[in-house]
This record gives sequence, C-alpha cells and structure tokens, in this order.
Amino acid sequence: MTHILFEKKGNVAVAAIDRPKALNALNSEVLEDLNTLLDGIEADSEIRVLILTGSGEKAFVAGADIGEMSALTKAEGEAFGKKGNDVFRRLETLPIPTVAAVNGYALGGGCELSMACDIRICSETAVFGQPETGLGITPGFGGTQRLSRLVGPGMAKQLIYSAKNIKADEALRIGLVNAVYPQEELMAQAEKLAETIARNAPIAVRACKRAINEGLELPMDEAIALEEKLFGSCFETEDQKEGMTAFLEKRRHEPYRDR
Ligand code: DAK
Repeated sequence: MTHILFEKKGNVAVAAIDRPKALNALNSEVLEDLNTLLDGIEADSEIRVLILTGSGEKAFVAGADIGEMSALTKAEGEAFGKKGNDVFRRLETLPIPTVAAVNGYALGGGCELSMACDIRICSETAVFGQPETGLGITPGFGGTQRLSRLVGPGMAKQLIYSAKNIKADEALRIGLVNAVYPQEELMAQAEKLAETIARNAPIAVRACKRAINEGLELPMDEAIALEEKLFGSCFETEDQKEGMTAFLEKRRHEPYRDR
C-alpha cells in the first residue's frame, strides 16, 4: 500500500491514510489501498479492532480528490462513486469493530469515511462537513444516507444543504462523534478504547455489530428475531462457557480465544 501506514499492536490494527501533499484526499489509489487494507484485515484472525486515522496533524481526510474528480465524465463519475461506495460499504460491514480517530479535517469523502466506521472520536482540532453542494455535486460516498441515520434528517439536511463545516464541539453536541480529546491524546484514547473492545469475547462483539447494523435495516420484530439467533449462536462458543464459568467461580476469565 502506497498511501496507508499500517501497524499491528496486539489484537488492534492501526491504519493511517497517508497522502500528505493533498491532506490525505481520497484518489483512486487511496481507494484501492483501502481495499487492500481490508483484504489483509479480513485474512488476519488476530485483528479484533481496526482504528482508522489520518497521517499528520492537519487532516483525517480532506475529501475525495477534487483534482482527480474535476475532469470526470458522467460515466467516470459513476465509476469513481461506485469504487468509493463499494470500499466504504465493505468497511461498514467489516465483521470486526472499527474506530475512526479523526485528527483534523474530515470533509466530504473524509466525513463519509469516518461515518462508515462504527465509532468516531476526534481531536479538538477536528473539522467535519459535507461541502459538496458548494462544489456543484452531491455527497457521493454515502453521506446523504449515513449522516441522516447518525444525526437525524433535519440536522443532516442543514449540514448538507448549507455545505457549512462544524468544529469538534458541535460534532459532539449533535452526536456525530462520541468524544473529543486534545490532539496529543487522541491516538492513545483510540487505542485504549480499541483494547477494551478487543479484550471482550470477539465472537460476541462481532455478533453485536451484525445485530445492530443489520437490525437497524429491519422491522423491529425481525430485528429482535435476528438478535435472538445471534444470542443463541454464542452458546456454541468456548468464550461463552469460559465467561460464565469464570463469573460463577468468582474469578477473572481467561483471555478470550475467539472460539
Ligand atoms: N482534493 C485534492 N486536493 C486537496 C483536497 C481535496 N479534497 N483538499 C486539500 N487538497 C490539497 C490542496 O489543493 C493543497 O495542495 P497544494 O496547493 O499544496 O498542491 C494541499 O492539499 C493543502 O491544502 P490547502 O493549501 O488548501 O490547505 P489549507 O489549510 O489552506 O485548507 C482545507 C485546508 C481542508 C480547508 C482546504 O484544503 C479545503 O477546503 N479542501 C477541500 C475540502 C473539500 O471541499 N472537500 C470535499 C471534497 S468533495 C462522488 C464521489 C465522491 C464525492 C462526491 C461524489 N461520486 C462520483 C458520486 C465526494 C466529494 C468530496 O469529498
């Protein structure tokens, strides 16, 4: 991968989009690298949580690459949109939890990339926005859909129609991010959160992700039935047996083994 820095720390993977000359903007190469990253993560059963961030201090991702997009034809625009949407959807449905550690500008495709992650935390310097209508386009990587689901249609419409950016405190207030930290603490906090998640039973955590993501798309009766099925499947795991036995024996459970 040319534009992604990758590091594995125990069961946690940290990936940083690294294209400093364009504030980590997403061009076709970065989208291909993201796909390669997800191939590697899916193939590595040790990885239980993925943290996604931007390299440098200024930007998470400053959007899709405007230079590359500016000359697209209608057909090429659709192909570029599909490439991005496919990889963002793949990220969103990755079996393991994902945390976006937003360390600066998260505009357009950058905001959309953070919204394809399960959890967003950010630095005090973070700036979010969907500036597309100011550029003569609509959000193209799922922004109209994911922002409405995260912050509600009224707030999403205001942000998208006005193309106005918001700072970290406002992102926290509207529920776009879960927490704001000083820049120098952001990655440590992201890793702390990821390690906390990684210590819990991985099969159960993955089942929770499926239940929430897929359940939100279903009518309540079907969503509850999905939860029941996933709950039941946990009773075939060694981690459930160890977790409950340890509780009853008043001891700490052994590290979960993903079985
Ligand atoms: N694309 C390409 N280059 C970018 C960029 C971007 N999105 N953002 C920044 N850069 C480049 C700048 O051109 C500059 O390059 P040089 O001039 O040094 O060569 C370098 O990064 C540093 O940026 P600035 O000099 O502008 O830095 P400032 O601190 O002054 O400003 C800024 C930072 C983030 C406020 C500013 O760079 C900015 O406004 N950037 C653009 C933000 C933006 O509008 N992003 C949204 C892009 S639209 C679709 C698929 C996808 C999308 C839409 C449709 N389909 C095909 C369906 C998604 C659209 C978007 O994401």
